[in-house]
Amino acid sequence: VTAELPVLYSFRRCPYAIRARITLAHSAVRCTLREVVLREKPDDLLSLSPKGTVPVLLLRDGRIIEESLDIMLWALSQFDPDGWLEGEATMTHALIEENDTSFKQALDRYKYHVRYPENVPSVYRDQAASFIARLESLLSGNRGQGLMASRVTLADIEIFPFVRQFAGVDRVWFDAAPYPLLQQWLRRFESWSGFTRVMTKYTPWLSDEGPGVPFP
Ligand SMILES: N[C@@H](CCC(=O)N[C@@H](CS)C(=O)NCC(=O)O)C(=O)O
Repeated sequence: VTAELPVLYSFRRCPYAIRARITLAHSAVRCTLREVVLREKPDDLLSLSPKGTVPVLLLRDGRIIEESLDIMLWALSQFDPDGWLEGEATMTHALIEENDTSFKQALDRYKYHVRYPENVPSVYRDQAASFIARLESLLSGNRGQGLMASRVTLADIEIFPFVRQFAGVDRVWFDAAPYPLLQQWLRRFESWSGFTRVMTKYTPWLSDEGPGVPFP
């Protein structure tokens, strides 16, 4: 049975894999999940997708989706029960683009500041915080409910795993920073079952270990 399902190569803590898993589960797409150990990527994954990042989704017709955003869009094209795709696409795309490029880069330097000793961590935090301030102001236009509308849409799901990482570097600092709407927004997502149900511990998959585990 599992061989007939799409196969998702994933890594539990990866923010890109998290947003893909949330969306697949939300769209009620059943898959076989293979938890990848990034230091020991299975040959099966590398032969499907030589760039070697997760998530990767292998569809039953043999198509391979190698970008988390494309996995999300594919899942929502199957079933979009809460209209996450509805709304202003151009602005959503620009915001997602900024999240995935400049914000992600500043976030990595802040989170892994030991590897970037040219500056003290607060320099990287300040670089990342300009995007954070922008998210706060977007939320304030929508009564705190969502970035692009007064409800959750694609942009929120796409971006919150990265804000979670940013907050996690120094939670005391984040919780005291002047972003009250973003703090509430993050807390709502952190306790949301749509998130917690995709964060269970997954046993690493090794090529000879059978098909993987059913997801969700
Ligand atoms: N643009 C890709 C980025 C995915 C990505 O960078 N994933 C990280 C894990 S969070 C990864 O697989 N890195 C490869 C490695 O660490 O070897 C996407 O959106 O799917």
